[in-house]
Amino acid sequence: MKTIDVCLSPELMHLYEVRNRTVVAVDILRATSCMVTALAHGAESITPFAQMEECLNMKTKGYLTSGERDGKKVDGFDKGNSPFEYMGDQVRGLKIAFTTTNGTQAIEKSKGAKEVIIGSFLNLSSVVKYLLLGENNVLIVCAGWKGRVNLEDTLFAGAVVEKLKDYLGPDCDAPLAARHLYNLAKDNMAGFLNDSSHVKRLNRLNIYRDFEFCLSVDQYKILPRLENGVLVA
Ligand code: 3SL
Repeated sequence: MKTIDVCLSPELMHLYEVRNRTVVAVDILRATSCMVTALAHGAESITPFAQMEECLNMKTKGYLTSGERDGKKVDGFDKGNSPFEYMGDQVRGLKIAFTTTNGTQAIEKSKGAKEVIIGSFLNLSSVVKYLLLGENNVLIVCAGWKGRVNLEDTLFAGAVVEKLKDYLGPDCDAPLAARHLYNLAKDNMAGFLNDSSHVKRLNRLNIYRDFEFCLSVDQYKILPRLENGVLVA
């Protein structure tokens, strides 16, 4: 039986051997939700960067630059980190350079994996189907917040573990914990997350609608994957 594990923070990545695994990088609020949205709306590619300067430099190469630190759009960047900035014709056919506080850091730390795909509630079923049919053991890497664990990424991990429980065995206790949490929360995820640290942070920035959208399941069918450091649908 294939296995599934959950890395609750990128700071714990050193504990996992990823060379032979499929890694699912996830930052529900909001980086990976934005990436899925942008690629679903026709963006040609997204190049993730850990460093802001490197990302901003891509402007000179014709890229749209997207950047956020502590939830706020960074000066000089074309776009911030709201999924609503990546809909309709706003990004169609464009190459995007993207840097965020946690999401792109988690992707950076996952680069040694056999393959890296991007997960969010917006493309949950596509992720589940792909992992089910794939040959590799799985590691879900939660972006968390500055090295700390967060609830929303853990809930997503739990949703995946729950849906694959008859096919992929847990590698340790983190997938079990995530699954139990998800089962507690699944009937009212927004309510369950109301007191969570990042929801409070987003509320202070007046972006509640991003939160609601990022929790909506299966808006899109795409599955972004990292190819030579670039995310494509
Ligand atoms: O940390 C990240 O990658 C962001 O998604 C955080 S925020 O939602 O833009 O604050």
